[in-house]
Amino acid sequence: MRCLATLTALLLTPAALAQATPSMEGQIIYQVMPDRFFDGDPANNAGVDRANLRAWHGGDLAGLTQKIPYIKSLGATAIWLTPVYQQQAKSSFDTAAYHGYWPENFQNVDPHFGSLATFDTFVKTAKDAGMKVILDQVINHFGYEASAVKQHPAWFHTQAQCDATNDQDTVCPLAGLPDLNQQQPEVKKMLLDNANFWRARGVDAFRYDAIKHVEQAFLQELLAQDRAAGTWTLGEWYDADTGTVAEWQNNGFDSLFLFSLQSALKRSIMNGQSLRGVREVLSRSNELPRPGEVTLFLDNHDVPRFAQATLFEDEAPQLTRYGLRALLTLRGIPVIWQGTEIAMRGGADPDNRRDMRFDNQWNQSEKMVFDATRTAIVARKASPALNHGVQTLLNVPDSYQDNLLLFTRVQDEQTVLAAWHNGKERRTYSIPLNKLGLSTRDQAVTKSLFTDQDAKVSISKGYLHLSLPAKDAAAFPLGLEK
Ligand SMILES: [Ca+2]
Ligand SMILES: [Ca+2]
Repeated sequence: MRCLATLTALLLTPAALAQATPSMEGQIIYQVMPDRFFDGDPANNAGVDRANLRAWHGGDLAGLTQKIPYIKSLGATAIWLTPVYQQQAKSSFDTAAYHGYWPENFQNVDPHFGSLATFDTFVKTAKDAGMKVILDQVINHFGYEASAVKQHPAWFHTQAQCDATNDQDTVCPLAGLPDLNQQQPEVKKMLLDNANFWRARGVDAFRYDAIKHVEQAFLQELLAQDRAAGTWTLGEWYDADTGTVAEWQNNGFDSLFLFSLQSALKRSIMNGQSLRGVREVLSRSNELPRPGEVTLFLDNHDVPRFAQATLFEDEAPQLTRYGLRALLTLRGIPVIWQGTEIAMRGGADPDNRRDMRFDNQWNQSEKMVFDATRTAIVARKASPALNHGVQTLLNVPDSYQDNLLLFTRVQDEQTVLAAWHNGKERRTYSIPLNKLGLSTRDQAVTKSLFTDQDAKVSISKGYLHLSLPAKDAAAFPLGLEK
């Protein structure tokens, strides 16, 4: 009885409840692919060929550790690194396992990246710098050439099972990769143990790869274990829309990547289409059980670079700056993929994984995008409304909706108005407050919280007046005057 009473007390204390629902709201995540980030140790560069995008490039955990001050200078508060497990030694399809998604051993570090000791040093250095660490976990497959495929054939789904199933997404191989059968007791135990192994090394959160292809019953068990340990979980369901994210937040993930918003942002901001596509995605936010935990991004290592589609070299920096400022006005957790903060170019995989360039290599445009991103992050962190506030779309008149998106972020007594302007020219808008569904007191001309842009708002006689630069997103404090 006493044990039961103690257990009940533990479960119900506020601390235990907080532990039960880990949160990353308010964080800014920086995504790193270690092989393509920074080479801190040339001694581990076996097989490195930087001229070949399908080969190892020499980046490692020592290099990532050295560059933590750079990531911190951008304003990011958490680092997600793509897998650093020991990889299959051979290449497949003329591609080396530099990306980390072809594991050989889930409980060791690939020698190209360093060792378990270098991993521990990285985690400790990140934590000492006040940053959280998000580790990429592969739970669906081994590498094509992993020794487990021959040593433990019973661990994997067979072609006959794939042929017979109604559930091809989870039972059949993803891109031909040896597909783990998570109902096999040894496999299940190994994967649950892996989470505990890396958790014990101090990581704060897991990004789970390819969850669309993993059996639901196993996922539930894995998530229950993470939840009990207070580990935040982020699922990668490629192409997830709001409905899928909502479903999986209800099923136990803290977060998923909102791919539908990423593609809308790319179409509207980078490709110059209407902002209605973004509005459509944001209008579904009320379906999400935990809208503040959803992970938002402009690009990542699996999609072409955000700046890929620009026809002219000079458009990429400006439109990427617009995209990053827009991202930093939204409710959710922004992720910045290495290089996006300097408008790095690149098409589909592997061209989207070019080597990171650092400040001593930047041209003026790259420095401009970095500075604007840093300034916007400073503003977001300083504003509880931008960081945590409830997000409400405003009813912009239909004739403006291609080029103007307005929403508020409200936290306690603070309101911030986000204004995205998609037009090619600077423009002034005057819109009746009652049409927008906004009620706020008069306000003298007020500048954007993003201090390095020329964007202004004022409110008088029932009208909202906006002065907005071409192709840009701004954030204004509202209700400032008594
Ligand atoms: Ca190296
Ligand atoms: Ca599978």
